[in-house]
Amino acid sequence: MSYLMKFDPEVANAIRQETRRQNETLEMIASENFVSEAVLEAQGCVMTNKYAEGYPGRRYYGGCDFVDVVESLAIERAKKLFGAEHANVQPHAGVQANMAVYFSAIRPGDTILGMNLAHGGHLSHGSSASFSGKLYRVVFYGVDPKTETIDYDEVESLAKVQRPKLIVVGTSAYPRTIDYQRFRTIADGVGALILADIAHIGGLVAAGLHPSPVPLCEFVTMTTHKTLRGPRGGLILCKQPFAQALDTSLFPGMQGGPLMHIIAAKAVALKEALTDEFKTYQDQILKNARTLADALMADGFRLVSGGTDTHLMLVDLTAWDITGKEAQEVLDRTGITVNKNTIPFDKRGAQLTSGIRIGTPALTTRGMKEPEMKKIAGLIACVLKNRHDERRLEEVRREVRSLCGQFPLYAQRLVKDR
Ligand code: DSN
Repeated sequence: MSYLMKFDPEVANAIRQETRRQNETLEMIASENFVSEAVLEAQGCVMTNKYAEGYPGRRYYGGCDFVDVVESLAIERAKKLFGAEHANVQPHAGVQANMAVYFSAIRPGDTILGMNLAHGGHLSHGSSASFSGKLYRVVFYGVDPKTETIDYDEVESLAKVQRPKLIVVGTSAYPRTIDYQRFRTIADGVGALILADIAHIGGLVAAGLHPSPVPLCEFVTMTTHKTLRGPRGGLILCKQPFAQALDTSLFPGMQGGPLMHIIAAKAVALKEALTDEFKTYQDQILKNARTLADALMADGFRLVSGGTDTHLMLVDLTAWDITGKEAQEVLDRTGITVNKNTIPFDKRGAQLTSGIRIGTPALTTRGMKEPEMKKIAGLIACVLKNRHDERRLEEVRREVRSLCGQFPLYAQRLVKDR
């Protein structure tokens, strides 16, 4: 960072401190991860300078030969990785990916059937706080109160009565496997299209460790920075008959110049995701999540739906006399980073919440395995049990630092910037 340090030490120092924070804390936010040095290098490259409205071979600017190379590579790699007919790698984020699908597939006022945000869905699946809830008529499905898993019978009866044009299948806080075949049968029964948003589970699907919606759904969207472990951004896959309308709805419909440096980094991450090492990594994410879930339950925590099939779990804190907000804050003080999260049928609002969401993708990238997960479950329990005991909290803080020290992250950057 020598240029930055010279010109703008305030920004350089904040970046240095953030590098240190990432290195010295346990990152357990289920939607976060650590990209490789190769991805970081591509993101910081000169392709940020290039305007390239349009698509490879069909641009509105000269000088696009080399950005065409990276975008074509990203498209081909995405298609290969997911077995898709068409890929668009330009969405700036997951919400834009979903927006491009809505704008190409349905009209304002049409009915969407999406998963309730309070049961683990996502804002862009029809929440009234999002454009998706303002432009479309939205009906929500949720989880069964007993099993806390998606109530497919409810989805079916809602679909029959409400006749949605589009069924949105996707979650941001749901720990269980999704039955895409059941959704396909329901959609076919009412002539609806399906958008599967696999933002959270993209890496697991790519590795064949979660059933793939790609053969079954017209549209599949994802972010590239969660389990997929790429740069921040979005990605859309679709069936060929929808490809042209989809591309046009993204550009010129709703985005301008694509972020070519990010697309270069997406290409690199997709190449990484095609390797055997990536499959092993995804498998370890799942092993770690199961171990952590079992250890937390052994420590007396209740997990929503009784466990996890994926990279994340939702811890119900109702019996612990602590809100999700308080738990997030006290864990943060000891260097364990999680997020407060509502649980299904939560009596507290989204600001306080009765739960926390915990995920294993980032710690697995650092190389942590089952023994570390067991240890971390114990640390989480210790913090929540002793939240008013500053001495115990300081002990945990020291243990967290020592654990992080055994799994260094971006070590070269820390040495260079010292
Ligand atoms: N913010 C993302 C998450 O944490 O799951 C969803 O967009």
